[in-house]
Amino acid sequence: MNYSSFLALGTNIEPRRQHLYQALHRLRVHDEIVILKQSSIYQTAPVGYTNQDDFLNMVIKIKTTLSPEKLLDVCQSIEHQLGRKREIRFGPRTIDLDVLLYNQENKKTERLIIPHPRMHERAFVLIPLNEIAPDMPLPNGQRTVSELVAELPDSDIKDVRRWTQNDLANE
Ligand code: PH2
Ligand code: MG
Ligand code: MG
Repeated sequence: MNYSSFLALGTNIEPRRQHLYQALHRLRVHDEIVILKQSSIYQTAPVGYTNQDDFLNMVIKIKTTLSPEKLLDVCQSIEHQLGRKREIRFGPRTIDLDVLLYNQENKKTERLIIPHPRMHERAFVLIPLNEIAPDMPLPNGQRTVSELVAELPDSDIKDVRRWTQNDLANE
């Protein structure tokens, strides 16, 4: 398993926690993917298209032998298996699996841009990522994850809060 990558998971259609766990399970049983680290789950206010329910988001670190394109294929096939329908851009989804980073590379093809082009400004990505890789520099710009988090506006930070056992009991 020579390559390391970070993936972002997001869902805002119930049962949200189950969608996350099913996606994690499918990644875990894949022959060419090992999950190395996983963040907590966060409850986050919707960004971009705001007229939709809150998301659960998390970030994981994996190692893999898959190329970035093959990894994207796996992510899209899991999205499809979990009933993802592509309707509104940035709109509600059962599961969204985004390739954030791949082996500290910069890469741009028709299907894939790495690092993920909006990750640097998204609190719902940076805050979970900061939990598992605070000192990692991002390939373009070389600023670390914790530096980027420090630059987030307070209004964005307050929209991202750690999902707790209490939330679980109230589901
Ligand atoms: N994903 C989007 C658009 N907006 N907002 C939150 N809070 N979490 C997401 O995962 C998310 C979003 C497009 O992928
Ligand atoms: Mg996506
Ligand atoms: Mg996304």
